[in-house]
Amino acid sequence: MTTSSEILLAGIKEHDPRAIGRAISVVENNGDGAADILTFLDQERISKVMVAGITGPPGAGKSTLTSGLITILRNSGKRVGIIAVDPSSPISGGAILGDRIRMMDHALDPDVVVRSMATRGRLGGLCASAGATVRIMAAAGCELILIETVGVGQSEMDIVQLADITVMVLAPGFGDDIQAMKAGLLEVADFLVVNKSDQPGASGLLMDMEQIFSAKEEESGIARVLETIASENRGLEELLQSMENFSDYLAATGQKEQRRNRALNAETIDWIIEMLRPRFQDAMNRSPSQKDPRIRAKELISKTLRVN
Ligand SMILES: Nc1nc2c(ncn2[C@@H]2O[C@H](COP(=O)(O)OP(=O)(O)O)[C@@H](O)[C@H]2O)c(=O)[nH]1
Ligand SMILES: [Mg+2]
Repeated sequence: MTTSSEILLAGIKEHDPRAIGRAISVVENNGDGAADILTFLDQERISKVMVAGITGPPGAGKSTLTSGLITILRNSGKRVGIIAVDPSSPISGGAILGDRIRMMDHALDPDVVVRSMATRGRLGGLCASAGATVRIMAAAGCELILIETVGVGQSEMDIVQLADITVMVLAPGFGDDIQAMKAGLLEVADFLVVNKSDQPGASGLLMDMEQIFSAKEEESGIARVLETIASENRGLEELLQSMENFSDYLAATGQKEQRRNRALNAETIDWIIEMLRPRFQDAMNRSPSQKDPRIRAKELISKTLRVN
């Protein structure tokens, strides 16, 4: 192992913010020592961490809620990691500025590690790079890692796969967004948070969500539909407590391990594709073809990898 990787690994272990930031960058850029860092991270800390994805439509209050959760966690002396997934779309670019300003509350706190990443153009896809970032933060002693995403796209599903638990933040007045998400909601979310409970329409939304989620609540005995007013820090303690209870429940029933294994498999597949890409790109460049891509892919695989 190189001396610089050793220094970074030691820094991670001691929760040195500069070492953490540097290590994440080295891994993201696939720089010298990336493999050493990834190989020798503290696996015990990684297995204990709780990774929560915070999703939902833009404007529902995810950043406000995330910031409020950080405050509670810091007051109880816990270290926190935050990954903000930047939207690639310029349309929602404004949301990011607001997020940055909100996160400034915690900018000077060395026990809050903040990292933002773009959804496009990542080595190995979003899931892969975010996965490594999560593990470095965990190895650095972050006990809870929150991943905030924007919108409901493919990156959102990637994050859902990566996280141990998923919190969907909704708010009254997002009728169309919520209607569009309903089908997918049950599949992906562990918690539905009706934020902006101070606004008209909140109680109706809460009733709808409770109806959708009634079966899930019975399964674990933990309330999974919660009301919050993130801007007033109301309901956040209860949400965090429920998340912790649910995480314990997942661990006790073996589901946390199952979810982790599934996530690691998905990430591995991303990397397999990423690592094979140049070979296939070469093969395609060498023999241009108008063939149907599905047929061509099968032929290229059998020729390049010698399998059927
Ligand atoms: N009335 C009300 N406004 C809120 C609440 N939570 C957040 N907001 C406001 O809603 C807007 C969007 O919040 P933000 O956290 O940026 O949403 P995000 O796009 O989901 O991250 C901001 O102006 C917040 O101050 C709430 O509980 N009640
Ligand atoms: Mg936000």
